[in-house]
Amino acid sequence: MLIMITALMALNASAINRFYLPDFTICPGETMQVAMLLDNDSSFTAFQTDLILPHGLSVVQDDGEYLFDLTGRNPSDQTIISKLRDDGALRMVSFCLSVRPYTGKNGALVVINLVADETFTAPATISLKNSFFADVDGDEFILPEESCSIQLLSQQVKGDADGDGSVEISDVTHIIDYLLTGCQSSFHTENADVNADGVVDISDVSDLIDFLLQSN
Ligand SMILES: [Ca+2]
Ligand SMILES: [Ca+2]
Repeated sequence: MLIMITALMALNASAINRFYLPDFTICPGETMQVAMLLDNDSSFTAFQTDLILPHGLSVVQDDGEYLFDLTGRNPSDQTIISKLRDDGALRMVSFCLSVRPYTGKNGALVVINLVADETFTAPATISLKNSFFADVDGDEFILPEESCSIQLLSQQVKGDADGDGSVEISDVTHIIDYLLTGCQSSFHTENADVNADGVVDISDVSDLIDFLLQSN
């Protein structure tokens, strides 16, 4: 019994709930995808958070609506809505009508489509504040404030899907992971479109491998 209690205490001590963005690079003028990552010990089904972006960086809009993509961790009837507040924060609210939990215990929950205009300078940060999550029992959890670091990429490079400044085999796996899961923690879509046909698919992987075979 003592062993069981000790094990349960250890489990509770290691419990973690985090909602955050990864550090990433971006090039002025570039549009890219960055995932909001959730590490959750609890069975969450809904959240509210405030996204605070630096000058020159914004979320892509379509018909006045901010573009967020829900990942496969979300139930099919999950909804996300957002609004730019007077204080400059972009408040996001997401909920599920059937009150089902997110699947898995870590990884991308929401993908943001970000664009950096020519006025963007780095280093910069994105902050996530006022993050409240609700579990399937209706209990509310306050998650810690988070921020990520953004560095400037001097130029876009075809094939550099992970945006580390060089083209290598890790970019191949980055694109394959993206094709399999629909998202990556940070993904340079235009770089990943190696053959520049407007879509990222398996032909870009083939072209990237051809490039690696021929490069020095
Ligand atoms: Ca790379
Ligand atoms: Ca392509």
